[in-house]
Amino acid sequence: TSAAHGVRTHASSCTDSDKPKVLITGGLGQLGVGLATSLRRRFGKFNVILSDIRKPPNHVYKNGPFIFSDILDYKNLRQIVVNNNISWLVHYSAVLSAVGEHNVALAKEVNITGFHNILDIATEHGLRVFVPSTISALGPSSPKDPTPDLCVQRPRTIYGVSKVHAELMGEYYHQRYGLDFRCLRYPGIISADSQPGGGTTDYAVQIFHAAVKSGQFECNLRSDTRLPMMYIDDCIRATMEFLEAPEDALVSRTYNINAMSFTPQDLTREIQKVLSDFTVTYNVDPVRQVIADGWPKALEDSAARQDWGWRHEYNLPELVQTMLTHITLGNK
Ligand code: AKB
Repeated sequence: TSAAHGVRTHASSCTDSDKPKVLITGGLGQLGVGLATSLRRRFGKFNVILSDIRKPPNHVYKNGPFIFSDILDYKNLRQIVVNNNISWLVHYSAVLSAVGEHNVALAKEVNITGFHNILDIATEHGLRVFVPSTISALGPSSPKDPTPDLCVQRPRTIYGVSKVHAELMGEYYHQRYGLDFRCLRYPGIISADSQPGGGTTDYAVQIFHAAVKSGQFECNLRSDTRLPMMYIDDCIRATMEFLEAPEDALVSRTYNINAMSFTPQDLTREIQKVLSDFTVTYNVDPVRQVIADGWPKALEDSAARQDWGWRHEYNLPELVQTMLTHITLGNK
């Protein structure tokens, strides 16, 4: 078994010819490097290619292949898939919720046009394609506590609209062309050594760094805003296990996954159990607050648990202990 991000791997080891060649787009976001590390432990360093349009820090080059790939450039993407014999594509490029509201044109381009390129390339080359959806694919008229897999989806952000589009297009391509499309609805993801960029749940990452560094934090969501959240190790393990699930186990192509739910106030109290002098003030960002108010409070994930064995390991106390330990050690 592999220790990377707590990933449990199947007892039977893959032979070389079984091993997928994986391309990860948007590899320098919050999740790419962590997923690449886990996939490389399982399938080998050179079978996982991380890509983005920016130059990464040196350690990223040292850990395995990194290349330039622009999902808006169809030819570039196709060339990468062909030249590297790619069989699985993990599509992490996206403009997140808060940034998307400030730049709708960019979000539309990256999240919708870019995704069309991914779908076409994946269909053309018979790839397994994983695309995360999130709590953003739900909206104010969706049932909220908990939100089932199948329900009304009328999100009010361009990011959310693009995620519903991705869920529907992926499922359509699966049923129409047999594309091996796989999609998980992620909660807000919390990680110690990678930063989210421009989301609504970002406060739940930033608060830990502030608690360790300065002992105070200004929160941009109201203190009672309850949202579904997940520690990165659970998210990466879910993604690995779902990617490896046999096709006949998948009753559906889009699944909710859930771990814990908390408000900024709950999180503050839990951090104060370790850092008793920690203080939080509130300066609400109206754009983020409206977005958060329309999102689920919890996701109903019994189908994921039943069909392919999903279970989370981190609840709020373990999350807080682990985050504070990682950040404190990382700062030394
Ligand atoms: C965001 O806040 O935009 C993301 C998400 C929940 O999809 N973290």
